[in-house]
Amino acid sequence: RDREIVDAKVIVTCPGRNFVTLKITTRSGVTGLGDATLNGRELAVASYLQDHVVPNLIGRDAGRIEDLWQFLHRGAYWRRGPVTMTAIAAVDVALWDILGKMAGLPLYQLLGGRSREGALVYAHANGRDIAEASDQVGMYREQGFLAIRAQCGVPGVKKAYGISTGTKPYEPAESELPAETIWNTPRYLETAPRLFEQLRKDHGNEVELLHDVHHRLTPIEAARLARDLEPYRLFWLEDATPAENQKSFELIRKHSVTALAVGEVFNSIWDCKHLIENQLIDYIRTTIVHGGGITHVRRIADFAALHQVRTGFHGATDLSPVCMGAALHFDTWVPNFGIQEYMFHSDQTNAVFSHDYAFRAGRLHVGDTPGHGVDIDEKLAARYPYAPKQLPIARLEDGTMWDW
Ligand code: GCO
Ligand code: MG
Repeated sequence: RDREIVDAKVIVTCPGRNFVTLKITTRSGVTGLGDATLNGRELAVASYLQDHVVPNLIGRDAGRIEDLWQFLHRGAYWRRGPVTMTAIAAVDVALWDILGKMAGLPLYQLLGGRSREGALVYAHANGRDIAEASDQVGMYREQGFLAIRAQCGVPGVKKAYGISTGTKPYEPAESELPAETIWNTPRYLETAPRLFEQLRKDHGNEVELLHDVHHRLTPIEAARLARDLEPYRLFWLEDATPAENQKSFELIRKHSVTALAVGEVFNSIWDCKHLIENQLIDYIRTTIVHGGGITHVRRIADFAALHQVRTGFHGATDLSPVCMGAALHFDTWVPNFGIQEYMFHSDQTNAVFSHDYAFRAGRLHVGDTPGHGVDIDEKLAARYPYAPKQLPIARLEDGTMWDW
């Protein structure tokens, strides 16, 4: 009876950017937090939770994590999809957080304990041109990063993905209605290999380098890029082509041994099943918040382990510190860990979401606070009302709608 859920509250706040958080409270007063942020579609998840999930939670046993997951997934009849799975993830993570607090144990301990001292993370370097991107790689190396993602501007491309404007960190969701960007595949295919050629010249072979194509190439173009990048030994090439047609990855594999990562927009094990069991990828990016929580992502990770695919969780700033905290506990435990993406949250965000994870020497380390170790200052959160913002769109020069 102590574990009975007596309250579940959806908190929408915008400390620099929008976040949706679910806070569950038990009869004995233990609270748990789950991230429910879906960038550019935040209120859809808030409503799914508020209008359809919360009424089902009240009165239930917070300790029945698996059963509640099945209830919300199978029981809803309508399965999968980013909105549904993000909402379920929020409930799931909040319940794991509660379990940890009740047991007095950090989350990684509940999962099976530590498999490593810290989680290798990668930072985001970018620049308007190759030289600027290389300078940023140097800057992150000085900060201790062992792995760095690099993106640079492409001649003729307006507002290239991943490139910050001015001195601000990169933030794609910048306007109430989507910004229009222009994409040019030939220019990009020329530029990307030159970027990594320069980075290896400037920084040597020791640093791990990563790159995100962000779904913009056709399968045969992706195969060409993966082949052209081979000499620079990337840690991974991400989202080389849209992954709905999973067979297209066979084409990339046929032409190259560049390691491939996919899955930040996936939300279910069914989205990655073919890619994993056919060993068409090396890293799976689906993380806790968009993949139905710890309960479901654990299933994906175990399945991936059978096929020597490792985790490489999405960790952009649009995933809140609550997701990052939960993901880091998972990273600390999961046997087939690869890497964790890490863009810093702003001071404003960190003031609302205090947390006990910390960066040291290229890795993020979780603390030993019971649960996932991330909290919310609700009073402060209330000072930042929701500010509608959407992700950009991309078109080709002739106006054709493309993948952003
Ligand atoms: C990444 C991602 C992000 C996404 C963003 C969308 O690899 O970090 O591609 O930059 O674009 O999370 O909301
Ligand atoms: Mg990405």
